[in-house]
Formats: sequence, C-alpha cells, structure tokens
Amino acid sequence: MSANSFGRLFTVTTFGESHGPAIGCVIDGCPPGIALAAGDFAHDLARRATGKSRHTSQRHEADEVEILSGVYEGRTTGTPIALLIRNTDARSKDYDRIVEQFRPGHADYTYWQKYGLRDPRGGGRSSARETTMRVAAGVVAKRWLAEKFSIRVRAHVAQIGDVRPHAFDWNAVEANPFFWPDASQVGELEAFMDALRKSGDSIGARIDAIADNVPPGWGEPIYGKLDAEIAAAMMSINAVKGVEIGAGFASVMQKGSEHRDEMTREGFLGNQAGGILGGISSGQAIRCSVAFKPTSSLRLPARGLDVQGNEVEVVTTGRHDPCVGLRSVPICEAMLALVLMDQALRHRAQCGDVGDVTPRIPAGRP
Ligand code: EPS
Repeated sequence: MSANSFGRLFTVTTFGESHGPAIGCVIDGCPPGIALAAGDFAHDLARRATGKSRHTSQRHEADEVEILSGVYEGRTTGTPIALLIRNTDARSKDYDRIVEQFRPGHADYTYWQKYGLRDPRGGGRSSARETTMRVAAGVVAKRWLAEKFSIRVRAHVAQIGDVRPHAFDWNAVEANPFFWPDASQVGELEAFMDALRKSGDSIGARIDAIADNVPPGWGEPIYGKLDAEIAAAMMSINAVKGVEIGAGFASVMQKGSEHRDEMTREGFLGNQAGGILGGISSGQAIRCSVAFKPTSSLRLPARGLDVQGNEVEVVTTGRHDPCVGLRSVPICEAMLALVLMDQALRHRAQCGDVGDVTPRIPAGRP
C-alpha cells in the first residue's frame, strides 16, 4: 500500500514528481472559516525555494499556487482543499546520463527495488521538490494554530557541518540565506559554502524547530504520542537521518537530577523534555532537532551500479544543493505545524469536555 497521506483528522495527501507537469496536495478535514488566498503561500514557498541564492540548486520555479477547491469568497469551506503548483523549470536532460544508474546515497536504488521501475527525472518523487506541497499545507496549519492558540512555529539552521552558532538571535535568522541565528558568522558561512560548492562536494545540517504556546494535553498515548508523530513527520522529509526531541541523545549522559524539569508556580525551570512528557504536551515549548544528510547528487565520481548490475562510475551533473538542509527550515516548520494541528483537532474531539484543569504551569524557560 502506498503512504502518501499524512494526519488523521487534518489529513494531507501530496502528489507529483519533480519533472512531472505539476505537484499538488489535497488537505481534508480543515475547519471552515479560515481566511485563505493563493497569495498566502508565497512567503513560505519562497523561503523553501531553490534559486534564491548561489548556495542552493539554481532551479527557478515560480511556485504559484492554484487553489482548485475548498475555498469560497476567501475562506475555507470545510470541504477538501486541493492545491496545485505547475513545474515550469524542470531540466530532464540533466539526468540523461544516470537514467539507468543508481546514485550512491540516493533513493534511486531502493525505488527501483520496490517498484521495478522509476521516474528517473530529477529523482521523481524522491526529489526535494516534493516538499513544496508540505510547505503549502503547513501555511494553513500555521495560520489556524496562530489564530486559535497564538502558537508560533519557527525553525532555524543550528549547525552546518562542524560550524555552530556563537550567539543566538531569532531576528538574524530570516536576514541571511542560511537561516542562521548569528549574524557575525554569515561571512564565514558564505566562504564555507563557496569553497564547498567549488569542491563539488556537499555537507549536512541540523535544523532546530520550536513551537511556542502549545497548551498542555495534546498527544495520544500510547501509539499516537506527540513526540512519536513529530519524529515520524520529520523523518518523512527527504535527506533526514535523525530526529531529537528536547535533550534527545544528550539525555544519555544526563543524570535524572539534571534532566528532570523542575516545576514551580512561576513555571518549569528547564526544558530538557522538549515540551513533551509521556507523549503529551506539557505547555513548555515544543523543541525538536532534525539531522539532514549531505546531498548525494555530486559531480565527484563514485562507484555505483546500473540497472543491469554492472559496476559503473557515477557522476551527477545538473542543479543540486551543496547543503539541502539550508532550505529545510520552512519544511520542518510545516511538518511540526501539521502534526500540532492534527493533534489539536484529535484532542478537541476526544477531550473537548475536559476544559482547563488547574494548576496550569507557565511554560517557563524556552
Ligand atoms: C529541488 C529540486 C531539484 C533539485 C534539488 C532541489 O530539482 P531536480 O528535481 O530537477 O533535480 O534542484 O534537489 C536536490 C535536493 C538536489 O540536490 O538534487 C527542490 O525543489 O527543492
């Protein structure tokens, strides 16, 4: 069975390949009355888009959204919302050389093993192009979460290779092409990425995604835990190889007396939990970290196989990202928002009669 739909009450199905005529999604279960227009998607889609700086793939797509259904007189109607974006700058000839070859580290081989055939152009559906529609759907979720709960979902690049921020300022994140929170390092990153691009190699990145003002109670133990579904959502993004919630793997080294977030009437005294305890939101900020592997489409020759099983030297030319993690900030935001909206609707459906339960501990430290 395919698995191209996400969510239980607020569901998103994406469709389309990187070099097909179009990509799209169908959102179902969206509450009625949310203001929505085609132009509302432009900001987040531009944050994800290729071709905005020399540090990414130079594919230039307009990414204009067509709302095909589910919106009337500027508001959602509660019926399925179909969104479509036409592909206007696919260069399939770039892939002619590797149509029958498997790029090491890419999905080429596994798609072939699974389906016995594949759309090799641009990596087909395994291309980062698919994430465009997740960002579009995430715009709806972010808006509903903000209007209903004043929830803010933000992400930033937290590491590129072994480079980490020396300082942190959210205001710096949107002001540079790296979504980097330390303005003093932008020059260093420009030089780092220029050298990397010239070398023909690629690098990984870590993204931190945070949701503020999430009320306590969201999450459905045991098998619908909020952290489990956030982790699954992030792992579904192309190139993701790891997800942490709160302290994550650092908790291995922590003592219990260090890890537990003590509670006072003024709020939690820490957030090692990343805002989730027992699979349920605690009211602290939801914090997750996502590891993106280095892009596998490299012009540096590599040993690979072709569809006949012959050993070949694989050289990938065309337009690729030296660090695909750089453009993943809006994608991680979208996936976090989509999980939160789906869980909020599920919580309201089952526990809507519970109301506010005291004591309500303030979020405390972010
Ligand atoms: C991308 C679309 C892709 C690449 C790039 C990012 O276009 P195509 O499918 O024609 O190769 O430009 O995909 C990669 C991450 C890469 O390095 O190949 C996109 O829309 O994000």
